[in-house]
Amino acid sequence: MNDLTNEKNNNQVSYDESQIQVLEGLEAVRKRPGMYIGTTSARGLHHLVWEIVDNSIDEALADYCDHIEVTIEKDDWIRVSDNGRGIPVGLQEATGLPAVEVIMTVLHAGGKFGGGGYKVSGGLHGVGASVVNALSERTEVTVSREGKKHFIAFSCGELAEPLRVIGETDQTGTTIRFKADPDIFTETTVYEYDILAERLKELAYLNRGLRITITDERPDEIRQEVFHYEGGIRSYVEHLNEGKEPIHEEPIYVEGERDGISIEIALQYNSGFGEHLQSFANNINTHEGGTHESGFKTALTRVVNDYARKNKFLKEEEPNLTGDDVREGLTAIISVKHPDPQFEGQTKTKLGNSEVSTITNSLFAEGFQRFLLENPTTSRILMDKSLMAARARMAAKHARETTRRKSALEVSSLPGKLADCSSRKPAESELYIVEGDSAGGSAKGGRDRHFQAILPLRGKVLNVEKASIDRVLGNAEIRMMITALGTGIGSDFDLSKARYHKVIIMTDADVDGAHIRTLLLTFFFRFMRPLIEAGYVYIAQPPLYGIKQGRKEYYCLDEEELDAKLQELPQTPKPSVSRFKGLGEMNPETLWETTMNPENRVLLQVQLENAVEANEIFEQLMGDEVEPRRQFIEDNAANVQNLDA
Ligand code: 0RA
Repeated sequence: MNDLTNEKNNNQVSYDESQIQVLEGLEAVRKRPGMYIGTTSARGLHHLVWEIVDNSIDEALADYCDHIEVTIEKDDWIRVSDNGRGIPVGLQEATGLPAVEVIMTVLHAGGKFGGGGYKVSGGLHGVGASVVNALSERTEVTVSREGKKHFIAFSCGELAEPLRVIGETDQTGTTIRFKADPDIFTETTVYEYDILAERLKELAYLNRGLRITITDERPDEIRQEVFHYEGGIRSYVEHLNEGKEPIHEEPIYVEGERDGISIEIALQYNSGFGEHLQSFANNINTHEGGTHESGFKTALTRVVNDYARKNKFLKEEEPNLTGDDVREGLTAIISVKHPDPQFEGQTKTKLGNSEVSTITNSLFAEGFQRFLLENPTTSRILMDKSLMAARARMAAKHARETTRRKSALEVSSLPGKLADCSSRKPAESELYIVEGDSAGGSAKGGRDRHFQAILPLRGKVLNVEKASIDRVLGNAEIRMMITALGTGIGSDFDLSKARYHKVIIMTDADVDGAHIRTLLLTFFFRFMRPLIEAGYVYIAQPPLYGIKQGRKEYYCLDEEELDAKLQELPQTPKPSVSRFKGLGEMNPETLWETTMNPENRVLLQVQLENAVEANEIFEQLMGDEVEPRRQFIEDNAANVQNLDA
């Protein structure tokens, strides 16, 4: 009797516990959503989609799924369908509940079901479907499996309609529909097509053969794109080199597997001088690099040097080519899939697994060496490219040394055109980089000289994307910026030496201004990337229109704002509209009030956390093809938000 009671009690207790855990789990998510998805801003909202898509991708990685459909429905519901095995629906022994219910309601339950689970899984978004469920006002899951269609629904994470069979089917797969809870996502529950499309495209490139469809059902005219690349990351590299001039026909491709870790590398050189290396681990962009990147870089440098020596491209007395030399003009994608990836670094985007370095190094070296042996014509082109880079590097070093000697005599002089601020505290100091001397004049007249410095640039800024390093360093405007900022560039860059913690690009609100702004951003992106990463780079937004009505004056950023303001104002006295042709036309007081006064101004902070997008945009803008660049500048002349990830 005692035993029986005990047993009963035990069962009772453990059942209750698991129930309580479930409730506590998802309540915790609703109480502190930021802990689980980082933020409840637009970014957090989009994160919900990635949580769900990642599960389908995992199913594709395990080779059970080759098609994923993402749909933005009217009213911003999201629907994600895949043709994988379908989430298991059987009753789970421990809880007595259907597995799908547990997966949707228990934190971190995602991959632990179905015995062996997955070999490889996305690492960052691992919090799973239950978090999405918790943060959605309604979630519906349809599973096709074992001949039947099953349906279950939840409301704010809690079961609303228990699992039931709704029909028969000969297919398998999972469809998850959810509507983000506006009580949680108070900023917005509206999805941006481009954000979703961009990442889905990347995922399609990274998973060769996987077909991903995105459909936007919100507009009257439904929008749809299909991403499907039989070439995988080879196609990705070709895509990144669009608008550039590849110097050999096809991307070089190496793949291999060792100890359950698979590695894919595609690369193609172009005639430019930039280096575009992107690495991924389990489909996650490892912005901060890591062991896969270092293994690849070491192998690339070694193999090129070996080949160059053996084939007498390098003479005995000449020094080895450096890593930078062999990566000039390189576009490369590294993608590794690891059963247990360790993400490290400030933003958890650096692959830490030490064994990956050796494996990448030896697999890539082997494949690349074979390629060079089998393709002597391409090999010669690659050798010439690296040798040219080495020569330019030595010329640049020479140029730098001569300037250093000169500046040592001039006692670290700041550029003459810089109107510096009086403060010597970088944290409160701002540098305005403005276009042209007349705008510079207005800015100097209007500024608060205590903390605002002005550096006027003359004319067009050098397009660093198309210039060799010695030309970049020889350019007067660029040298002024480097000296004014005090940080140095490239591998010498030192953020702690920055003389200003706000670097504000202030250009005219027209197409030329947009172009100059892009050229400046390209320069920062290529040579002072940590400055952007630290959030020190901003874009000022001078108004394009002024309205005078009696004694009152209003300023509008763009035509849209102008129209809205004109609608709102009374008709008498008649408002008169003026269009500012440039910053130089604005009187200093107006420039201060609208664009420079911290109380009124709206600065856009440039963020490059999505370096892929930025790279693509820059490439599109700065590459050799004129048409996409013209188009982009027109599209975005008054809208740089696109550059902020
Ligand atoms: C757990 C186990 C199995 C599949 C899945 C989860 C699964 C989850 C999701 C989420 C979206 N799509 C999905 N597809 C599958 C394996 C079940 C089995 O062994 O058949």
